Amino acid sequence: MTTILSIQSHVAYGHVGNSASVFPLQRIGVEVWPVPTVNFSNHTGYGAWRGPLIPAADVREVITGVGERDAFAEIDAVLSGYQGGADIAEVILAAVAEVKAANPAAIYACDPVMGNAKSGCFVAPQIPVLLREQVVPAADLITPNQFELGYLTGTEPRTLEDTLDAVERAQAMGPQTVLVTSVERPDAPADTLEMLAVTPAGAWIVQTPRLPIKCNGSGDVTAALFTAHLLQTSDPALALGRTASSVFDLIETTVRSGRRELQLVQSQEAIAHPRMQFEVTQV
Ligand code: PXL
Repeated sequence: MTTILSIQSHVAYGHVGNSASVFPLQRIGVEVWPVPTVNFSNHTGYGAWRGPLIPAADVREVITGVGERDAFAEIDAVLSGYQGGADIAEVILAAVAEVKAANPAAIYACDPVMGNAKSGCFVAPQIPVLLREQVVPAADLITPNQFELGYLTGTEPRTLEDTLDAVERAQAMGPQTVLVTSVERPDAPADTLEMLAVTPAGAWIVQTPRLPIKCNGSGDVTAALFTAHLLQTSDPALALGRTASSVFDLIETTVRSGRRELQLVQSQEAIAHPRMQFEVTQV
């Protein structure tokens, strides 16, 4: 069974980080071992929250304990997302090295969370530098949005050609598989968004209608589902189609609910059995 060690935020109320990723992964048949990096009441998008950042040494302890169960060899991927503090990166990189030592086929899937085109950078100032210089080079798979891809590669991709060029630069930094989310280009139809998956085997794109909200946690679900579908199928086009299908239906269900938090439980059928309503094309 596909097994993922997922080092991410935990929130009690709502869905970001592991609180957004664990259930969708389980619903598609993945064994998930969540390691919390924060234990917050709710996501930071509310402007107020309570609860601690987990000290890096404590995160490390939890991972060490998992290793002491002789469990690292079972892990197919280490997945990380938003990093609250700079010291977590070191712990994640150490975990990746240990897991790969136990299972050389394991991958590190990194969502290099920094911000987006609309809000700009919303993480601590040292995080983007750390991601670019140390974390992304150690990753096998990254899932930046177009804005984050630009920062990582020192470019400002606008057209599809620019974006593919920036992906090539990202691949030269280390990761061989790149999923670019929230791709916006001037020549795409209005009110659409695209997702682009690039691997050494090729590049594929999928276009979806743009929905009127940006939900905290939707990027976390996207990164988790794409990583898992790719591990399960080894087919980037299929993984992209499934991910786009499920994430679109999840956000649409959330819009219809009138609620702010991702409606994950309500969308579980669309996650378990993606409708595959969007065409994936090779570029
Ligand atoms: O979705 C990324 C994320 C992760 N962790 C925490 C967050 C957010 C986004 O709001 O607040 C704590």
